[in-house]
Amino acid sequence: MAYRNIIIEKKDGVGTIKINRPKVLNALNKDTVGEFSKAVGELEQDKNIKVAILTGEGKAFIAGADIGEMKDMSSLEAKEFAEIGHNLLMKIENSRIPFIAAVNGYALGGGCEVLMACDICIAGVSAKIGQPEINLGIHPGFGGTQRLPRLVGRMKAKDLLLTGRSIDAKEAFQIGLVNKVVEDEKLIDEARKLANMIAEKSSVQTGFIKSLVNKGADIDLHSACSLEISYFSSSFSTEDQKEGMTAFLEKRKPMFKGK
Ligand code: DAK
Repeated sequence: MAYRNIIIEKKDGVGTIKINRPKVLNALNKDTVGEFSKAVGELEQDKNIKVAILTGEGKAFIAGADIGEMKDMSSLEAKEFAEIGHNLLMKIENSRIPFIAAVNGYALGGGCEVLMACDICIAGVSAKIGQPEINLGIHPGFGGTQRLPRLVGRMKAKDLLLTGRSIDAKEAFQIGLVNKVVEDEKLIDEARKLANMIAEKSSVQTGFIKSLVNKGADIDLHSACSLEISYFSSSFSTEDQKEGMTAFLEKRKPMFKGK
């Protein structure tokens, strides 16, 4: 399908979604959230796609939800907007595809919330990350009050949520909000290198691992370990398990088919 506010590319098993509203620093209005969600669905349906990169056009990743559009929302409209945002982020989290956030510049408010729904995050050194909603007289509406404490701990999350201050990429790395900080001009290459590395793995297993880590984080350890046992046993009915172990014994590189 054609997109107005999104650019989607597919190459060598890697899908890239780029938010493309640079004049407003890629702020997410309703239309863009809708297109973003369709783009995630398009990659999910394409069996050639093994991994995805999310990034933004210009000097921002996403500078938040579109304040101009939100300003006059009624409570009902705000509820609908929050729901489409939450659905989008759940779709990313529940996708079989690992998502890599390549954070170029501002990832504020809804942008930080998108980052946190991804599986791995690489940031350019000049990235600025935060949840400044408190300065607008609101609080995060796309899961920020929930995902941030789960990722960095409650005290650090409350510092960011209550002050609205933005942190730089290095501090984000120190608190565990990003995996790696790279020179700005190397960001996309680094994200692509990582994506290519993951694209070579068994896509059955990348989906299983993502699902186990995400589901396991929300349930008790005993139930989570039972879930791992169940996925582990299923793995032994896949061609990829046979291929991986045979290739090891034959001292060659495995060729996984995602089956
Ligand atoms: N929304 C709309 N326009 C934005 C924007 C945003 N979030 N961020 C930037 N822009 C626009 C600016 O208005 C400006 O437009 P023009 O004046 O050129 O027309 C253009 O982008 C360039 O921005 P600046 O001129 O401000 O650029 P600077 O480099 O000077 O500053 C900045 C960059 C990122 C520091 C600054 O633009 C800024 O502070 N932006 C706002 C950041 C922010 O507060 N983000 C959080 C947004 S609130 C909910 C659902 C969702 C949410 C909450 C509740 N429910 C439904 C309950 C989520 C909320 C948010 O994300």
